[in-house]
Amino acid sequence: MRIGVTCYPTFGGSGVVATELGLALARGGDDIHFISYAMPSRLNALHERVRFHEVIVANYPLFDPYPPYTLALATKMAEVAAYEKLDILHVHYAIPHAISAQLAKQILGDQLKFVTTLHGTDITLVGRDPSYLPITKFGIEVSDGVTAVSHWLRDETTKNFSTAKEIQVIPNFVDPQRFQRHKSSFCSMFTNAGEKMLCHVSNFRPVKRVLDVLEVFERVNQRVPSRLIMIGDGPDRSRAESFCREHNLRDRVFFLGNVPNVEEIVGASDLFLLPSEAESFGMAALEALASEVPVIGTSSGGLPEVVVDGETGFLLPVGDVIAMAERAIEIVSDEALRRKMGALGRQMVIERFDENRIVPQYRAFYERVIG
Ligand code: GMT
Repeated sequence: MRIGVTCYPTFGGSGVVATELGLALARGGDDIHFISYAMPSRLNALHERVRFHEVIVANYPLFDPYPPYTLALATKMAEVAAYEKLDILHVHYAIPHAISAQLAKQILGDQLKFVTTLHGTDITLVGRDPSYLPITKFGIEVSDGVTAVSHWLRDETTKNFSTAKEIQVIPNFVDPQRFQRHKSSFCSMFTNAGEKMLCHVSNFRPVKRVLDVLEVFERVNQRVPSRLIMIGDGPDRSRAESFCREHNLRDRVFFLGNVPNVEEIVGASDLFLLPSEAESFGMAALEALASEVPVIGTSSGGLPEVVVDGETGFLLPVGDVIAMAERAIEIVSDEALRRKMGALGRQMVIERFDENRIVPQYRAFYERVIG
């Protein structure tokens, strides 16, 4: 199959899922054409069946300050679809990608089919904003097929957009060979003997509640000497760093930024913290579970579809940092419990979210859409 893929190329869950899916399909024999304004950050492995097409937004004084990316993307999609004879286009994150795909389809005389995958904030934040709601709903309804990464996100979409559009749930996936327990040197780099290593990975947006991560850690560290590794970057990083300065945690909390070898650090951790307001899925939690690392998260959004409360981690109400810290202490002070939860987490990931189980679901979905 010849498949066009559009996603946001920067660090972020939807771009990661789009890239890993494209690479997995290419390994299976499909031709993949990524179409975006920059090379997806996870596209670090060259493959003979993968091509990248850069969208260049020509500027013109009248366009200032808003060059029309959506239109340039639609033009590039139509061009690639025609000349590479695409069978289907798959766009990740509804806005503006579904709209560009619809325009490309119209440019080509309705011959191109496109699938839209809803990832989270395209529905829960951006899509609900009154300035984007009607166009998001339109993008969903004109798509030839729509998938959502969790049942929760599917239900939120149906409810918030009052749409009867059929939405197939295809969960996110992970490669368990890449994410597994690591006996890495990272532990000894950041912790002293006997200390525990906690970890958080995100884009540091308000929805991630990174200050809750620090408040939980502070309480854990008072009882069990620990260190915290913060991976990623984003708007709330400065606030988080000043919290650490004010609370004398600078030698206990390490902000690493966007590192490429996430799996080595996550896989060497004792506990993963994800106290988000609402995750549609929680890709970072999935990667932790695959690495035999229990997760402390929130009982909101789609996270309960990923973390089994009491078995592979604990899920607490949003903002309840005291309860989160108590559960975290329970895990890091009981190595047998940590190992048991970790092993169960990995087993569950392999049974339900292994790349080899999920990627064929997307392929079958494309075939159904192409009809
Ligand atoms: O909003 C973000 O944090 C980024 C966003 C994205 O689209 O890059 O992440 C969403 O998609 C991920 C991949 O499907 C999910 O694992 C995340 O849970 C989801 N984020 C939220 O719902 C907040």
